[in-house]
Amino acid sequence: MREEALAAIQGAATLDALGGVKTRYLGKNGLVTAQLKTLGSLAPDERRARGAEINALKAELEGAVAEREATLRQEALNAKLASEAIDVTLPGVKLPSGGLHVVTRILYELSDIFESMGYRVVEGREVEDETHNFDALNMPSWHPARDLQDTFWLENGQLLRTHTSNMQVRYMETHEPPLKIVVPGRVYRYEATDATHESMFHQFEGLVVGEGITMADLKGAISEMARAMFGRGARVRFQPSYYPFTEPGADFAIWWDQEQRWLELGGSGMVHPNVFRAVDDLRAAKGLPRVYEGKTGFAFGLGPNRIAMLRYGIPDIRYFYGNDLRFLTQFKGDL
Ligand code: FA5
Repeated sequence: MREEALAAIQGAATLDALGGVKTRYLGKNGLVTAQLKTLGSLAPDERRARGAEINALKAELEGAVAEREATLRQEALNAKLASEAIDVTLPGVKLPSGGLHVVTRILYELSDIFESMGYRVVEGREVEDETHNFDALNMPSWHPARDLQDTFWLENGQLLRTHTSNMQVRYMETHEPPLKIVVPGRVYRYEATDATHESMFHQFEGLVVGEGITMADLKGAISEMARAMFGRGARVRFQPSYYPFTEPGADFAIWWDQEQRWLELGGSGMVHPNVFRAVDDLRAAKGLPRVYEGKTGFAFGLGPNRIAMLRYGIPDIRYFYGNDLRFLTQFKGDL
């Protein structure tokens, strides 16, 4: 039995198998234990000799099992270490990462340009009331110009702002001149979409108010922006236009050298005196002093989506918010 048991212990290939062998020989009903149970029927002398013999066998087998168990545990550990070893020479796995949206990049770029000219960047609400989006901008409800910007109305009588010009009113209502601000933000219009029109798009507004501000300051600011954005050779063109909140008003375009054509970018003009008056009224209602009457200023609003479309040759404005990764990842760049 001894040889057979030792061979079984050595031959156990796993800890499970070894456990089985151990039970078979040394367990409560095992073969060695059964031998011990036979001792009672022997004469005392014989019993002592036989008992010592069986106990020695038991101890030997227990030792062999413990040794085999240690070996098997070591082997299992070695296998585990080998399988978990890290090969630092393998090529890494590239993790997908996000990036800034192409329109966000343009807004950052524009903001940087104007900040370097001393402008403050402010953002404002997209849910607005009629007073700030229209009335105070010289667009009373009967004014036909209100139809120029079709509006998304909310159930509570408020609206989604149709332009960032609402922030002209909001900022002046709580700040005194002189001031220089730009406002990047989203605007909404209830209109059919096509390749150049979206119902949600971005605008970048500018407002400068002080003493003796003129149209020349407006042209200077837009020209500086154009040069910073499109290179030293960029040229700007102004054409008379109508906005209820400016007098005079002008649309401006930038010469797109690469494409050899003018790019209509946005509207601008000198702030209409009625706007200053309306702002002073709003201030007075808040108990604030009337400080805008007699001041001068200019404002502009341009479309960053158009800058991106022309700069990158994007043929359709609806790509911006189509959430197609094939489009978006082209402009990922570094964060
Ligand atoms: C305005 O919204 C005026 N608030 C701009 C302004 C500000 C004028 C301050 C004077 C003083 P307009 O509706 O033209 O103006 O829009 C300005 C620019 O927004 C356009 O030149 C165009 O680039 C962009 N834009 C207008 N409608 C859409 C549209 N549906 N989709 C994408 N871009 C648009």
